[in-house]
Amino acid sequence: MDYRVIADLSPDERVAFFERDAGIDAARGDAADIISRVREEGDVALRQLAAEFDDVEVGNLDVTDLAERAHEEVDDEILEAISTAADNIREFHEQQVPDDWRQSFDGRELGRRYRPIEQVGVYAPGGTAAYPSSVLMGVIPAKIAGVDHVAVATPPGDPMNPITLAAAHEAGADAIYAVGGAQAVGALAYGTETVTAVDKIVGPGNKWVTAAKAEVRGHVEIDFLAGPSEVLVVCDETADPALVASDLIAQAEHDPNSSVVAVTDDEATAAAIGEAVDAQIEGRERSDIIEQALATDASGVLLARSMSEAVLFAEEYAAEHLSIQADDDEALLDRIDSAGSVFLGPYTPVAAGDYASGTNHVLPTNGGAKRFGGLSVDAFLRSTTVQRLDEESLDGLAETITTLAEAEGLEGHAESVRRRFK
Ligand code: HSO
Ligand code: ZN
Repeated sequence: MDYRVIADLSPDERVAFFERDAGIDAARGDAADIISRVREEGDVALRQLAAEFDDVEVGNLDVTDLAERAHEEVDDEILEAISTAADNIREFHEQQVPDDWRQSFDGRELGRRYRPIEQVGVYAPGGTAAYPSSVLMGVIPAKIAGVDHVAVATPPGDPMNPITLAAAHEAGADAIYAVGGAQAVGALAYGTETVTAVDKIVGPGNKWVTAAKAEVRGHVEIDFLAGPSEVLVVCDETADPALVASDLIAQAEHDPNSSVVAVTDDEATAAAIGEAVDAQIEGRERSDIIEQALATDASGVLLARSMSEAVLFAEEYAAEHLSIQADDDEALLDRIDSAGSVFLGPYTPVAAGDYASGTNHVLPTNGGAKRFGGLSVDAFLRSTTVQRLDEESLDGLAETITTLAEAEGLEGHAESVRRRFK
């Protein structure tokens, strides 16, 4: 593939990189229809939709019982990998648990405490690629936060994907449902005869799943709207073009709408990455999807006039995954605030974070990294503030409170303070 020069991009071409459209808005109408069907007909709708969309006649919608057996039957090699990944994910996420605290500010004892959300649903994609790794990324932080009921919803199969079930078992899921797509989100949000309604739904999904999350937001909490995977590699002449190409291709194989970009200030490197991409695609099993993703307006190899221009592009792009393969990577990172997850150096492929290094792979896409971070233990906690004032500190504040209360015309508030000193 040929590289393009950033300075020569037309305004429309620039916008295509920064406003990556994963088709989520366009899917909202369909998602809303499906959710209504689930609300009206419950399990019956779930079975009909499974036949329609997944081509599966579902037996039990609740497949929790199958997980333990799947765990015993899956190859040792895979179990070992699931357990290593799970250990590393646990280790990293345990660091995120906040402590409750109280502190005295001149007689005002103030504090914060954290409690887990009670019921959570984790969506794990099936379809063209099943994602047991996403089960680990959703269930493990929820369990570390102390969530009592963590349900996994994943598309039905005949049979169910045993690796997804084994991962759910390893992660400690409390319930597993054979329900996929927008209907899974509808069922988790509103409940059916079989599916228990939850307080919060997390996890990645295709555009219908994501559109459904947008529809139920407000009735339940959601993590955020995550679109197809994306990666931005910022690299200089020290980068190995073949490695950069392999990182682009890896994320491109997720979805025809994935966005993958390399940006460099070195012309030879830009040309070499383009050639390496072309050379590597042929050998890939999912070359069809990869080619489609590379052909979107939000993908490509870009040549910047300087690393400063590359950094500005990266900041504006706010990538889900930012890989920096350059001599002074830390200095470049210092200048970039917006990225979901950052990968530094030649031995840190994005795939490491996708599976097993320990960080979470449920991350903001489509520029969301300008506004929020990826999935973490905090997502499963709610905080409460706590306070106790002593007589002296209330006395010291009384004037301030009553003045503001009266300024707002809320005399009863003022009185509730004065009364304490009568
Ligand atoms: N790159 C995806 C996560 C994933 N990769 C799952 C492989 N399996 C979104 O961060
Ligand atoms: Zn991935």
